[in-house]
Amino acid sequence: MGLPGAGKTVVFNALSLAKVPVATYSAPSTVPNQAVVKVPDARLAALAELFHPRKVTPAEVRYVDVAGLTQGAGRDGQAGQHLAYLRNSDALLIVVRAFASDVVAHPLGPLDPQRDLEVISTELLLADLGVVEKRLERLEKEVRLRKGTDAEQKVRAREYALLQAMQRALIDGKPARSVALDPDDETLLRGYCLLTQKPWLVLLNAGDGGAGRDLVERVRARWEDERAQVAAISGRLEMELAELPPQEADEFRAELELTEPALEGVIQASYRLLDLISYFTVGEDEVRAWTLKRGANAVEAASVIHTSIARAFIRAEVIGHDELLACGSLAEARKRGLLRSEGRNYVFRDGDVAQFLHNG
Ligand SMILES: Nc1nc2c(ncn2[C@@H]2O[C@H](COP(=O)(O)OP(=O)(O)O)[C@@H](O)[C@H]2O)c(=O)[nH]1
Ligand SMILES: [Mg+2]
Repeated sequence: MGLPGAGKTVVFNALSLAKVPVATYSAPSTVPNQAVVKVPDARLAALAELFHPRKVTPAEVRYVDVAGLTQGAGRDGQAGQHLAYLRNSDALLIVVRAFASDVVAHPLGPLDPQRDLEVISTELLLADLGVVEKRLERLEKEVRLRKGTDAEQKVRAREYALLQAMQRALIDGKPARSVALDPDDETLLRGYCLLTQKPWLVLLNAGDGGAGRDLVERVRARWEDERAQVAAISGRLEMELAELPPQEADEFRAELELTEPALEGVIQASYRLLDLISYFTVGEDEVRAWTLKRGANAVEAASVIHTSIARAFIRAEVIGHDELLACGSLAEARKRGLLRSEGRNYVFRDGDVAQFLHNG
């Protein structure tokens, strides 16, 4: 997401190699472009080296290229559909224009990434405030009428207090995610899909020369928190490189002295922001990364593969990917006693390699 002309579609193309025509897509009613992108993972590549499987399957992130946000969208509800696309996402990737151009007009005048972010943030805060206040009004009525059982009234009182805390934060210009929540609270508020409760990846879309370090530092100082990150990318250049055959792209990169594979960094950062972890299954057929919510247990990990495995779960054999790589094979790991037998309640760690035993 981002303001019109920030380079959202360019960045989307670079990320997805989807080659969607640039600058043809602006009407808020248009269905957004979507692309599923494979997450580059050095651990997966190393495991594949070990097993030489027929198939290597990385984790995936889906990107949605939503039409440009206009100033006032958070207030007037005009962009309801537009915001709905954002509400249904797990995180926001906010593209901010940091390239100068005489050709491409900026909707707010001169180039100023910090101002753009203030505008975007304000719209999102206002949109959330609208949702929170509407819900508070209804809750107030229900509290007054003492609707429901004691237990229901208790939950309602809790929700009311939480939403008031959210309201105070939003009025203060702070994102909803600044209000600390325990897991029960999170469940209670999940349905509202607040935009400022989602993690943000702010992506400065710089010209071919890159964003200056100064700019990146200033934007970081203002916008980074535990669940908001700032990165910079030369969107158009990356898109053009992404369109080349890999080897040619590498040669260009070397020539331009682009040391960082910026796109990979952005994909990895977006995956990390979702608070997901990867675990791996290995074998001659397939080496594969599976995506789990951090904190998931062994049964939940099994159900990502298939619910029938979760239902018939007996135990999981688990080893850290680094331990397995050091051993060189599962047989050697077993011999050294490094293959652990874990029960239902084992909490999976990022980078675990697992095999499930089940009676199904
Ligand atoms: N000069 C320059 N133009 C760019 C750069 N990135 C994007 N553009 C141009 O900005 C215009 C808008 O880009 P687009 O991705 O369609 O923006 P969107 O409205 O945010 O989706 C297009 O004409 C792009 O070619 C850049 O790094 N440098
Ligand atoms: Mg676009």
